[in-house]
Amino acid sequence: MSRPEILMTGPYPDWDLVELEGRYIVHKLYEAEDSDALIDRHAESIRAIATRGELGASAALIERLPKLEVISVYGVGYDAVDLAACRARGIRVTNTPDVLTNDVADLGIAMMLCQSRGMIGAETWVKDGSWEAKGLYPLKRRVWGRKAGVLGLGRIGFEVAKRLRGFDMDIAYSDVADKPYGEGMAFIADPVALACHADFLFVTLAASAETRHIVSKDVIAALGSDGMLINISRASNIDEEALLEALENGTLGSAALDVFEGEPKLNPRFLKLDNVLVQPHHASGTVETRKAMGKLVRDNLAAHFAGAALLTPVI
Ligand code: 8YV
Repeated sequence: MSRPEILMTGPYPDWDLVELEGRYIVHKLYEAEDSDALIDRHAESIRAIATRGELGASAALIERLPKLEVISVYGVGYDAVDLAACRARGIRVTNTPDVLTNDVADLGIAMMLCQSRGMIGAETWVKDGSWEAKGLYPLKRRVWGRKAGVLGLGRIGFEVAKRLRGFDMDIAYSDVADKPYGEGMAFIADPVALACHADFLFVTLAASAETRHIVSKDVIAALGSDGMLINISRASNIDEEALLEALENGTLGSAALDVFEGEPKLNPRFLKLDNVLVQPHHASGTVETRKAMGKLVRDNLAAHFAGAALLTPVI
């Protein structure tokens, strides 16, 4: 039997590519000089898309693939996949939840510590000779014992909160409803009130049209000149223009961000700021987790083509 044909929207590590190419005829959109021509050439035979969280699959792409049956997302977030277009055609969608939760939470905590203790500047202080020439590094702010807010107590938010407990922090969270597993944390429904409570506000909710700019100008103002915003979710959850303004004029203390509008080409205003820690969307970027994510993508595709139940279906 001929191998099913799949379209890859972005690169995966070699260890995944080798496996995928062993099972499928793989068309690499990201390598095509003329992506439209590639799609036109194979539109009638592509049955699956293997995509990445930030790339997803647009309604326009889905429409051009009449034989498309399944979209497998390498990532937990499927906000960039047009689910309405998939539902209308009965196209299945899978993602990679759970396997990345702990690594994403770890990076969120690392970003808080790194930024609050000024570790990037401290390294420069040593390497550029400032320590020897100027003396002691300026004092930074403590993390332990302070107040944290977790916006979105899903799998990742829960793991962030679990880690924050180790720092004896006073933790509150916000979500659509009070969570039974939110024990020991205050439930504060309103994001502005949550930001008022918090010194460190973690954004850990799944992005959707409803959560767009949930971290609004008012939330940022409530976090205040001593507060830190940490985003390990999606850029769309934050009003980025309001964030930049607040960072520039100091009405927000600082930010630690793994995600950006238009990434990887971020707004150059971020690059001029001293009070922001920028990371290249790599919260799930460990060898162990990326191997597990790749396997889950492949297992979902294999299940689909074997007519078996999908392991981690979105729809
Ligand atoms: C990945 C992600 O970096 O899980 C997600 O939704 O955005 C990240 O884990 C990304 O999907 C890999 O391309």
